[in-house]
Amino acid sequence: MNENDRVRLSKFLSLILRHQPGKVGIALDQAGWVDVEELLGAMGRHGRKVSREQLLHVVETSDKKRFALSDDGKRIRASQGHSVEVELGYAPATPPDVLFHGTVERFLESIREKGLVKGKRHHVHLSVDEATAQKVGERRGEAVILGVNAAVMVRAGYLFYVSANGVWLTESVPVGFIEFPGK
Ligand code: HQG
Repeated sequence: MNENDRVRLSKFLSLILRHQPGKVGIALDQAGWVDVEELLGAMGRHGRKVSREQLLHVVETSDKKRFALSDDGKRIRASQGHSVEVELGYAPATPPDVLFHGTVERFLESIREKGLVKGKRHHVHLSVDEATAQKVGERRGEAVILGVNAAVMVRAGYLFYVSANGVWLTESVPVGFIEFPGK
C-alpha cells in the first residue's frame, strides 16, 4: 500500500467509524466498536476490499492514532471525533492547566460570542500542545491558536475527558476561559 492509499483508507475508516457506518451497511455498538472481520466483509461488499494486514497497518501508522483495537484485537473503533451516537466511556480526568484549540480567523467572531461549541461532534476537541493545535487549525486555512484555561474550568466544575489518543474533550468552553491571540 502506498502513502496515498494509506491516507485514503484512513479517511474512509474515519468516515465509517465516526460518521456514516451505514455507508457500508454496518452498525457500531454503543461504545463505537465493530468486529474487525465484519468491517472487512462489509467494506469488501461495498467496493473497498482491504486485507486485515492493510487495516492493521493503517491503525498502527495513523499519525494521530485515530483508531483503537480492543484488548483481544477482535474489534476496532475510532478513539474520538464521532458524530454518530456513541458512549466512549472515558472517565473524567484532570487536564493540564492550559490546553489549546486550533481554529481559523473566520470563526473568531462567533467564538467570541458563543465560546467554543462542539458542533456536530460530541465534544470540543482540545490539544495539549500548540503544535498539534496548529495542525488542527491548518486543515481549514491559516491557523489561529486559542488558549483554554482548563485549570480554572476544572475549579468551576467543568468535566474533561482524554481520548485513547490523547485528545482532550469537553462539552463547551465559555468565552471567559479562552485566551485569544494578541489580546
Ligand atoms: C469551530 C481532527 C464558530 C472550531 C483534529 C473548529 C481534532 C466554532 C470547528 C478533531 C465555534 C469544528 C476535531 C463557534 C468552535 N463558532 N466556529 N462558537 N466553536 N468552532 O472538525 O476541533 O484528523 O468538528 O474552531 O485533530 O477542528 O479528524 O473540530 O474549527 O482532534 O482525527 O468549529 O478532528 O482529528 O470543527 O477538530 P471540527 P476540530 P482527525
